[in-house]
Amino acid sequence: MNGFGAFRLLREALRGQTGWEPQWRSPERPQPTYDVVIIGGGGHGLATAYYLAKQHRVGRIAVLEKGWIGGGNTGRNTTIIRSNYLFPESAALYDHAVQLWEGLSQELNYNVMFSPRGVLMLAHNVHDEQSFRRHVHANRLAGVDNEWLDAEGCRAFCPPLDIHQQRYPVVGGALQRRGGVARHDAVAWGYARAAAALGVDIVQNCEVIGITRGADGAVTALSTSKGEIRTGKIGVVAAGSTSLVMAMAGVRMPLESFPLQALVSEPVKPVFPCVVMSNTVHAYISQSDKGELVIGAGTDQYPSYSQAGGVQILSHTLEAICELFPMFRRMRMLRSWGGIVDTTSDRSPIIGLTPVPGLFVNCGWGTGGFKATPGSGHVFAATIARGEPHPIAAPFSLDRFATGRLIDEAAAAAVAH
Ligand code: FAD
Ligand code: PYC
Repeated sequence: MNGFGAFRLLREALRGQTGWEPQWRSPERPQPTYDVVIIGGGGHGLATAYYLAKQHRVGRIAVLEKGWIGGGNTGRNTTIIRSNYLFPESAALYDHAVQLWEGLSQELNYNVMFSPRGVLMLAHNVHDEQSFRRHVHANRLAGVDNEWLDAEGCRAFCPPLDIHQQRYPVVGGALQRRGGVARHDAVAWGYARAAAALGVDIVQNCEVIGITRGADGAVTALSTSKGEIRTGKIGVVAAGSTSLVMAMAGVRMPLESFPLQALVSEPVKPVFPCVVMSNTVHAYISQSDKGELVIGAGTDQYPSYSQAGGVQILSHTLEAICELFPMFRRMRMLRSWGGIVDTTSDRSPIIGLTPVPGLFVNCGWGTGGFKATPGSGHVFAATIARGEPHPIAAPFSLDRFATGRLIDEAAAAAVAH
C-alpha cells in the first residue's frame, strides 16, 4: 500500500467508513420490466449477465439474488479449477472455462487471483491407476493437459505428501499443471462490477417466489419479495435451490440436493505448493493466500438443505488428511461450513432450454461448478440470447435424461457425489 492508500485507510477508519464508493451499482428495488432476468447472484448467474450485456444485444438485464451476491456456493467452495474430465463434451466445456480463467483478471480488470499451481489427483490402488491413466489419454486426445506421475513424482511435486504410509499408499497420480485455484468472492465481485458497469441491475435481498406463464405456456412475469417483474426470458442459475425455483414454473428437475462440507485451518506460512485431491478417501487440500489449509469432504450421504458443518463427515476427512500429510497432525481447525449442491445422475451439468418457452436453466454442477464459472456463464448467455443451445452447451441439455444420451463423469467429478 502506498502512502496515499494508507492515509485513505486511516481517514476512513476515523470517520466510520463513510467515504468508500460501492464497487457496483445495486439498486434497492427492481424495475417493473426487463428483457432478461437471471435468478441467482452466484458466480454463474453474474457471469451470465456479464456476457449477455457484453456480447449480446438483449436489452435490459437484471440479476435477482435472495441474499447477497456470492453468498451461495460461490462463496462456500474450495475453488479448485481443472478441466481433466473424461468425455470430449466435458473436456470442451471445462477447458473453455480454464481458457477464460487464464485471462479473467484482465477481462474484468479485477484481480480474481487465478493461480494455476497444478492439481494432483492421487491414485491409491490399481483401479484408481487404470481410471486416471484412461483420463490422461482421453484428455490428451482432446487437447487438454494431463500427465501421469509415479509415486516418487507425486512426492517431488508435493513434498508434504507421505507416499509410503500404510493406510492409503500412493501408487501415482494424474497431474493437470494448468489447474489451480482462484479467489471465489473476487470472482463474484469482479463479474458484478463489470456487469453493473454495462447497465445490469443487480438486486440483492430479492427472492423470487413465483413464475407466471401465459396462455401459450411461455413465461411472462416473476413474483419477488420486492414486487412483480414482467419479462419474456428467465435464466435460472440457483444452484442448491434449482428444483424449488423450477417447480415455480411447473418443471420437475432430475436433481437431488446434498450438503457438501469444507473447513479451514488456522493460517500458517506457505507450506503447501499445489492442490491435492484423493477421491478414494474423499479428501482434498490446498493452501489459501491467507495461509489457511483449505480442506474438503465428500457429500453427506442423504439429501438435505442443511448448510451446517457436521463433525462426523469432517472427522473422517481430517483423519485421511493426517494419514496423507502427517506434518499437519497438530494443526488446529478454524471453521467449517456446508453448501447445498444439486446433483444429476450422470454427474454432468444441465445448461439450456426447458419445456417452458422463455425459461432457461443452468444447474446440476454438483460438487464441481466453480471451475466452470466463466465458461458456463459464457455459453449460457449465448444460449439465452439466441434461444438455442451454444454448441459447447448442446450436449448438456435437459432432454438428455429423456433421450438417454448421458455424459457419465462420475469418476472425473472427483468428490464423491
Ligand atoms: P451459487 O453461488 O450457489 O448461486 C446461486 C444463487 O442463487 C445463490 O446465491 C442463492 O442465494 C440464489 N437463489 C436461490 N434461490 C433463489 C431465489 N428463489 N431467488 C433469488 N435467488 C435465489 N466446485 C469446484 O469447481 N471446485 C471446488 O473446489 C468446489 N468445492 C466446493 C466445496 C463446497 C463445500 C461446496 C458447497 C461446493 C463446491 N464446489 C466446487 C461447487 C461449486 O461451489 C458450485 O458448483 C458453484 O459455485 C455453483 O455456482 P452458482 O453460481 O451456480 O451457485
Ligand atoms: O470439482 O474439483 C472439483 C472439486 C474439488 C473439491 C470440490 N470439488
